[in-house]
Amino acid sequence: MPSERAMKTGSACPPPPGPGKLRLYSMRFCPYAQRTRLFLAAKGIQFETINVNLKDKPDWFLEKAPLGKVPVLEKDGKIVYESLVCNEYLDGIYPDKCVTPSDPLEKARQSMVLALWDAKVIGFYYKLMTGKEDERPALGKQFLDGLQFIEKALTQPFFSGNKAGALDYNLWPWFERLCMLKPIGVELSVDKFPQLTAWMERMLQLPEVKTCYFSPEAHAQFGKSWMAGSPDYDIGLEE
Ligand SMILES: N[C@@H](CCC(=O)N[C@@H](CS)C(=O)NCC(=O)O)C(=O)O
Repeated sequence: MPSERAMKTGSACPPPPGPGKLRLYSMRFCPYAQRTRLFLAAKGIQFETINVNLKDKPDWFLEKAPLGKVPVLEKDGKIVYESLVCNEYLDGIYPDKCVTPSDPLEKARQSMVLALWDAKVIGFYYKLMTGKEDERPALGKQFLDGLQFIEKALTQPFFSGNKAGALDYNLWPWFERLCMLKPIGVELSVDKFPQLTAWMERMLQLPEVKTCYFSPEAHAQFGKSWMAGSPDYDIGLEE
């Protein structure tokens, strides 16, 4: 089994995956790559992973990934990047257990929730992580106000209906990381977020979520190294 350790500048480019084989270029703690890992796990797709050191990217990675970001998929000499694009591609090439909605209106609804997420929530999440202490109360309020749009969008057990689907997987990685905001006083209360807190409990029970899960301690350790400017991509792995 190939090492999970992140590959950096100077490492040899791994030989291309064999015919019909799927490869994911990833970073173990990347929420965007986790979106794709959740799709892969939910659909039961076999794949191999190459983890990349994003602070010291190998040239061969930059040749494959013009944006220099993970996730990236490679199959039969073809490259696909951007998490949402990767995920739709996976449902396209492995139509079994399709998790992307086929109904155009439902698909539009899911994309609109993601647009709300991008516009009203995600920026504040990163600002809270990196912002100054005196900015945090205002940022925390903006973050939680934004999350109310997402709370209101959840009207069934899962965002995708009675079963988890594309929107659940595309949102989950940041909910798994909410633990990182707890030390700075930002938490989802059951009374203000009854739907989202119940959904988080349901998500944590799913095998695909468990497969791709990191504990709050691991996220905290990675977050600390990331904020110190020297991300430890290999936390918990053997030398
Ligand atoms: N819009 C991209 C965002 C992916 C992204 O930002 N990935 C981060 C890691 S979490 C990355 O690769 N960063 C490397 C860089 O920006 O240089 C997607 O949805 O895939």
